[in-house]
Amino acid sequence: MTRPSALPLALLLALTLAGAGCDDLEAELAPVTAAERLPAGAGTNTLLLGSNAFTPPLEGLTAEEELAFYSGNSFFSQAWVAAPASTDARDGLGPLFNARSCGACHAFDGRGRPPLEADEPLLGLLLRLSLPGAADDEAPLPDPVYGGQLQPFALPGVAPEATVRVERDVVTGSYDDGTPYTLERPRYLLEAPGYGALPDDLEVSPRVAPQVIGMGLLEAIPEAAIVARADADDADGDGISGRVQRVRDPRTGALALGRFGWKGDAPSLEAQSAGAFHGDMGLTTSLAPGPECTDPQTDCAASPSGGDPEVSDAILGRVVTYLQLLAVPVRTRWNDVEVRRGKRLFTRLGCASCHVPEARTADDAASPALSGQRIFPYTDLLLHDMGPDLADGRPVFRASGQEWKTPPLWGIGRIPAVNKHDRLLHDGRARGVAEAILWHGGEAEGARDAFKALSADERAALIAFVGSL
Ligand code: HEC
Ligand code: HEC
Ligand SMILES: [Ca+2]
Ligand SMILES: [Ca+2]
Repeated sequence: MTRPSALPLALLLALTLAGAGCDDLEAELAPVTAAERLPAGAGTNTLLLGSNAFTPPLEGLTAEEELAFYSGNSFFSQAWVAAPASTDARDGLGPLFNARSCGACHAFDGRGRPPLEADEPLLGLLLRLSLPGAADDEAPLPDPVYGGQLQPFALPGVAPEATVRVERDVVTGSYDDGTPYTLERPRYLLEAPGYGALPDDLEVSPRVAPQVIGMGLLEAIPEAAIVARADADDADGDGISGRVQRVRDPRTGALALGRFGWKGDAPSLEAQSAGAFHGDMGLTTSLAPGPECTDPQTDCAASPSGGDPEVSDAILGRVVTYLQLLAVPVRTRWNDVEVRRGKRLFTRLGCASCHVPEARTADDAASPALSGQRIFPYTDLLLHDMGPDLADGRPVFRASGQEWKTPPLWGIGRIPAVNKHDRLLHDGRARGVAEAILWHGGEAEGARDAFKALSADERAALIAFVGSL
């Protein structure tokens, strides 16, 4: 809690600097409640910050839950190896893969980034692939040769699918006050294809690995609360429509609300994890039992298997529990004057229409630490048209080639400390919060233009607020 004298002192200082009257200043500040300090509710991580801010479990777990968390942690972090191996519980990697462990992309449970040097291996970024022509509301059509994802690595004896080079075009612009800025628009060159030429109409969707904090809390937001926010035809006329994603759940075969992934591609942590084991690491599970090879990839199909499935339901379950119980770090600057100014602008500019600050989790979630919590994820978990500049042109179920799911903003300010970079957005093109906002278009065009019209001080306050989340 803030010491009683801290806020008045800070206010006094700000008053002196700004030369504003007391009423003017108060009017510029958003109201705050102490609850905002704890984005994950009672389980918020208040103990471990800095480079490990994303790694601890929710606070207040039972001893049994903690044990399951740390067991899941080991399967998330450990490197899987080629089959056959003496370590039977962790063989079966590949033969095609993007990485050897979950933690290789989600380093410190944090955010990946695109390669920045020409010779850097592709790790925290992956390319999803498909061909045009999927039926509306259905899964993307995989390429018959390269499948649904590009794997740039393979075990010895099997050809990797391609190498990827990222080139960047500079885009220039300026704020309304004349301050210039430059953005970088990435292009992806797929070179040395291992299985013949890539089709001209291949759809390529670049995605960086998001931080995996607070996943269980997002899973515990009742579906009805998310659906209630959807406004598909913009009935209230604010230019923001918000649509529900529905994707096929591999567990039930039915359509279910898509919550995870940049387009809400996965309905549950179980589906997301099974998909990652399969697509990212070449490991089969009961949900994705066949090898991650297409028919023409014969060397791949002939490679030794690490078991049937390679990842047991018990291990998959442990990884899911691990994700469910990962905490979200405490907000240390929630009550600063500048942050409160920024919070007010965040609402005024319309950011909060999509990055909805608050939610409440269901009362019957998997753990008491997940149940009935007042949380501050800053997302509506809905799809929004973000305009042509951010478009990947690759529809996924209900999401068009221009739509993305609002990403949660909690913890975003700690990515630089955890992952030593400040890259944001689905493909990591933005260098920091200001660039992320400047790329907003489509339904968020109004919010972006309002941001560009702010004074330098106001922009700094808004960025300080986002950085304080
Ligand atoms: C090659 C890098 C890579 C590896 C390895 C990887 N991931 Fe991911 N992860 C990603 C990317 C990229 C996304 C975003 C996917 C999308 O948009 O569809 C993601 C998304 C997720 C999400 C959803 C996050 C959110 O906010 O919606 C979870 C949970 C997750 N991964 C867990 C795992 C687990 C568990 C493993 C290991 C079994 C794993 N990941 C392995 C790159 C990776
Ligand atoms: C119409 C809905 C909408 C509005 C309004 C909106 N955003 Fe976003 N925001 C999104 C979506 C969707 C993305 C993901 C886009 C992508 O990755 O290509 C995003 C991404 C971001 C990111 C990067 C997040 C990450 O994890 O990489 C930040 C930061 C952000 N928004 C801040 C803001 C701020 C500040 C405002 C107000 C000026 C704002 N947004 C207004 C929908 C919105
Ligand atoms: Ca395998
Ligand atoms: Ca592939």
